[in-house]
Amino acid sequence: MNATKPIRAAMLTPPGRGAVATIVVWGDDAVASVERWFHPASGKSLGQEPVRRIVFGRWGSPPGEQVVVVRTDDTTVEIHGHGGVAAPMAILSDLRAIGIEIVSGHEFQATRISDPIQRAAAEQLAQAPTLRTARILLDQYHGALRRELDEIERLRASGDLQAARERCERLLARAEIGAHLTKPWRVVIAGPPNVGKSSLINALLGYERAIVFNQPGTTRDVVAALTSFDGWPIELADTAGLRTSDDPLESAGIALAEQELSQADLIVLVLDITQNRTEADARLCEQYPDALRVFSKCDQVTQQPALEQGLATSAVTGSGLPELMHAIVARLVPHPPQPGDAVPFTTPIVDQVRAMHSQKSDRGRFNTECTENTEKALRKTES
Ligand SMILES: Nc1nc2c(ncn2[C@@H]2O[C@H](COP(=O)(O)OP(=O)(O)OP(=O)(O)O)[C@@H](O)[C@H]2O)c(=O)[nH]1
Ligand SMILES: [Mg+2]
Repeated sequence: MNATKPIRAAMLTPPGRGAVATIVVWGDDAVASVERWFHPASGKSLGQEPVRRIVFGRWGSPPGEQVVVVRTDDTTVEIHGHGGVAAPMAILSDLRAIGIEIVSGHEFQATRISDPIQRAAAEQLAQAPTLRTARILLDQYHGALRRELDEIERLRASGDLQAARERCERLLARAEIGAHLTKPWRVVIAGPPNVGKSSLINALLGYERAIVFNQPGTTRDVVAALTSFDGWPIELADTAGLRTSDDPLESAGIALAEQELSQADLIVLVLDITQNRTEADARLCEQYPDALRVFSKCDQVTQQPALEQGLATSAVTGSGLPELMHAIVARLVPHPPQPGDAVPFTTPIVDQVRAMHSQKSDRGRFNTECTENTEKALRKTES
């Protein structure tokens, strides 16, 4: 008698909010096991349906949760149900109750995809926050990065180290993009008190996230919100106005703001066009020379500032906001990858490309080490 493989189930969609959650069940008796809970509307057994036929039905005793189920091969079934936390957890708990082992999505991918780079791309793809980042990860899933790394290996093996180094450089130039395909860029809005930082963040987000008030010192905590500009995921953070203050609460807010600024991918420094420039403004500009400089409240003046001084914006009329979004993107992603370009999207891969670039690694070392490190990093993310 043949030994049957244990039946396992895993959630493929990331935890948290989402319209649809996907659970996969695989193993020799996967179809029969799913049928213990799944009642197809057609009344026809799942095993009789052709592979890849989408079957609508209910899960569990009446009235039952509405789900669609697909048999993707003879031993694998996907269950697509309502997203969120409670609904998929209930299905997993029902599966566990009939002896199915619940494992991570990574374990399922490991049974299907042998290349760790492709596997990492599949896993990040499930977490891609925008279509643009999903497209880039899909290119890596389809082998863009693997082909590039193989080509670098080939060049190194043939002794053409210069060409290999140039290709490494091209990859490393995209490392920042690769690091922000699932993790947003952090853009911090800073400036003196009452210049309109909170108004600006609300206008950029399109909703009232931060409190706006006509007195300086309104914002104390760091207020952050997720958005995307031109398909790039961005976390915008509003901060307390920067000034010397005797108020301990405000000073604590300013200390938090400074900490936030030290970790920002980009600082947007806001100055009020209706006010005369002060020494404090000049000090801020000196302190953050790389910041993107923006003038606020430009609806209040007739003469707009020269472009080289800063971008003219108004949170009230919305003027200058598209230009500001464009400027933020241009600073964060000056050279966006083209379709099909290789993008190194995990830290271990970037580290290995760096090592190859500095020619510290020996020939042939890349593939094994990269594989091991990628596996290690993935295990770390999971735990
Ligand atoms: N006319 C005009 N008023 C603005 C604009 N932006 C902000 N304001 C006003 O400026 C005042 C301060 O705005 P906030 O957005 O709270 O300023 P802030 O920089 O966040 O202030 P703090 O949190 O105290 O540092 C409010 O009265 C806003 O209505 C603008 O573009 N045009
Ligand atoms: Mg504020």
